[in-house]
Amino acid sequence: MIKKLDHIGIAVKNLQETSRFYEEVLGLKVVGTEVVSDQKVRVAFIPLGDTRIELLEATQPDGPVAKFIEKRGEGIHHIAVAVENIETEIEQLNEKRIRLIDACPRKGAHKLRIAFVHPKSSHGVLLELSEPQKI
Ligand code: CMX
Repeated sequence: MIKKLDHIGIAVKNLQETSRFYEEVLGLKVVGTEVVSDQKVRVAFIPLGDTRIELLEATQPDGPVAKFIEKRGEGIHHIAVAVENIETEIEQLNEKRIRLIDACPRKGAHKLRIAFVHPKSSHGVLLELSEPQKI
């Protein structure tokens, strides 16, 4: 079950410079950054109501965000939806023959377990399923 929009991921060339835009121009607050080595990104979090914006800066030239920027430039990279149970969601999408990038959940930023749906299967949008880690 999809519960809500968890975050919107935006690919940026420079996290510091972009953070200034969100803080100084839009008056939002960047509350923290985190390196997700699995995904080759550095992420900055910007809470916005019940959801948040995540700014994504590549940490390695062969990572997904670096490749995205090289091909398309900066911009919206993915949207993430919070799900109740990520394994169930993956199973159901598999049954519906939806192309998944991740067969099993991986470790994402913000203590999330994540899995991506391929944009070719979701009408051009890279879709992230996310479930908070159970502690
Ligand atoms: N949104 C929409 N479409 C996208 C896309 C994106 N973010 N990234 C790639 N595509 C499109 C490409 O434009 C291409 O379309 P065409 O064939 O029509 O040109 C197609 O998808 C395949 O793209 P590609 O360049 O051949 O493939 P890539 O090697 O760039 O891989 C993808 C694309 C989505 C499979 C890869 O980026 C991936 O595995 N992503 C999941 C992981 C990820 O994005 N991590 C970063 C965020 C991590 C986090 O939030 O913590």
